[in-house]
Amino acid sequence: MSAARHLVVGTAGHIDHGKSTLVLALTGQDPDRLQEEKRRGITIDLGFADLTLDPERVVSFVDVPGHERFVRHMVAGASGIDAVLLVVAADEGVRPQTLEHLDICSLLGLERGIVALSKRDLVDDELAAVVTLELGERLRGTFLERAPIVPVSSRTGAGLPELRSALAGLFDALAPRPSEGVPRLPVDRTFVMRGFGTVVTGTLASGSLGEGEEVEVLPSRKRGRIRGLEVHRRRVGRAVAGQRTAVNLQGLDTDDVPRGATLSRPGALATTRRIWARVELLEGAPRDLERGGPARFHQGTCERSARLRVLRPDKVRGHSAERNVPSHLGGHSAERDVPSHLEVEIHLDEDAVLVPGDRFILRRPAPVDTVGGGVVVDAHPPPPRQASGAAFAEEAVELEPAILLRLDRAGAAGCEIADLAAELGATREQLERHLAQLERAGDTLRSGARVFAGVSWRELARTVLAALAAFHRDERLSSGPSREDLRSRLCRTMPQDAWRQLLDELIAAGDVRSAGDKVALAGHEVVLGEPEARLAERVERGLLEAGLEPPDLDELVDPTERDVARRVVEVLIARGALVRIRDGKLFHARALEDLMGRLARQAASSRTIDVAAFKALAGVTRKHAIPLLEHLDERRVTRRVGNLREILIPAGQGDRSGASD
Ligand SMILES: Nc1nc2c(ncn2[C@@H]2O[C@H](COP(=O)(O)OP(=O)(O)OP(=O)(O)O)[C@@H](O)[C@H]2O)c(=O)[nH]1
Ligand SMILES: [Mg+2]
Repeated sequence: MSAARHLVVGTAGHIDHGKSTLVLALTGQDPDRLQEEKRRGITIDLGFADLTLDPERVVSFVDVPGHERFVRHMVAGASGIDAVLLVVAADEGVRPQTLEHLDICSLLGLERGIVALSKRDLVDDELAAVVTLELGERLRGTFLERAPIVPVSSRTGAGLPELRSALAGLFDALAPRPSEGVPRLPVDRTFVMRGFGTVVTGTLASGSLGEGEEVEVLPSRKRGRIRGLEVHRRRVGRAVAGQRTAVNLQGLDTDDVPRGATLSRPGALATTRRIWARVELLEGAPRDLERGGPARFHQGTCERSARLRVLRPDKVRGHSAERNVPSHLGGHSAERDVPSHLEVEIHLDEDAVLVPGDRFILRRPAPVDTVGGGVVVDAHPPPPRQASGAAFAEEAVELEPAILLRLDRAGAAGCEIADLAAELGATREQLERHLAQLERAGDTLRSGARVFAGVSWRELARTVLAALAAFHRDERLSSGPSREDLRSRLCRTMPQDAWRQLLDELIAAGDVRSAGDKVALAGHEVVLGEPEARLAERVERGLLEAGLEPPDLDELVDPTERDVARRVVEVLIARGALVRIRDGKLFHARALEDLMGRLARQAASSRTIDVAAFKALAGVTRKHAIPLLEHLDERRVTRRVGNLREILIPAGQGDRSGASD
């Protein structure tokens, strides 16, 4: 793998202005490879060539067609480039596609470029000066305002050395793309190479791809493997962001990876059909666009039908002139087109791979024309019903605010870390790094594979305490709600694990107490009122006296007291005074303890007992004996062995407290 830095430079400019000839003159490689291109003498589809300036610097050219009918190919080609080489013929000057291509480059957020005044051999000095002046005028206020204008002739070779050094200058002006990140290769060409099979090419937009790695094609989610990689006809083990890359794929047909598809790592990126974006409409864009009129959406090499819906109607065109136009949106000259900035929701007809910060172009199906472009702010916005209050946070293009925004929206449901990464176009490592930092600051909180906004978590903790207090107030005789009841009342969307963690935190902090599946405020005690206490006493006494053949509760209390009695019984069970066995029968705890005492004494002579002996020992009928034995089995006082019971408690002991249920 060469250590050289690669810079992708795209040509741009009107038809016949000499783009392809210039690329050929610079590189010796003809970017027009199609028969039809050669026959008609025009470029139809993207062409590629490379120029090694020196061992450290390689320029990858993407040559685009100038014909107005092929602007969509130009957009696909311009999407992955680092800088533009705008070619303007000296004998014709600025023409419509010179401007349209310039607009597209601006809208794509390009910041650097070179202007070649081509066919210099065809004009005299005077005309060249006039055209140069006009050109300078047109470039004012655009990102090419300060770009060098280099007169060249592909025919005589004049100006080519100057152009080469201008290209070299771009390397100093542009920072290398970070090779960290999710691998993302927007496919611009697919073909079959004999003996190799499917090959796709593209400019690796982020991350890296390595030989032997598994890949996923989006949006189809088909999978395959990388058999081999080439960067400028040289085989490499790994291709990194910014390189023109050819990938030989195993397990995928050419139909599986058409132009517009994205190659990535399995599961690393999410797809979407609805996004929030900041859009800039060019002067002359049809007004119905803002009201949902159809448009073509171009991002990377992918193209979709789209409809726009303005999210904030107060920010429609006309207001933008006095507003500050952010430099990243091009900053067009005021005379030529007053850009209009809109916050919009865009609906696509098919899934696309989009992440915050992605630039796109909007074109009009008929008559075909570039009408605007923009930047993706949120590729997975909240559903329309919930969207009204959700912030259109422009800073969420950056990873950290984007994480916080999504967590904030998710509230008690939190977000799966893998989903968060895929939707934000970040690697797991990048995300983890940010999360670690956010967690330290208390901004986020993790529970298993999910993360929550610290604010939502703390808010929920407060809500739990308030809900418990309210519960105790309303249900005076209850020891507390069950964990699950509380969850379904307060935060149905919160996963079980996280809920358990939240309650555990509250218990650890000493705010909440739990017994069985019930929770209560730590200081909470059920206090029986005067009449309730008397009723409790009566029930307890009745059951104690009845021993192991207790009556039903209803027999112990008046019909008018039944409701209160039921709740009082729960309090007594919680206090350990009463025990309810599986068939619903209530016993006084002491009656059961007494029975266990008898069993322990019995164990001294024999460790087993049959039902008949047990009936005699307990002094109960068979009807009562069986549920009692089952209860004792459950509490591991006895164990069933065939028709017998083995007594598990130590002989002679009988006071194993049975009151803790
Ligand atoms: N005299 C002269 N002719 C040139 C020069 N550069 C290109 N040409 C001619 O101009 C015509 C168009 O050149 P291309 O390079 O195909 O133009 P293009 O911009 O690539 O055209 P499209 O890709 O179709 O937009 C060809 O006939 C070239 O031979 C030059 O420097 N001097
Ligand atoms: Mg051409």
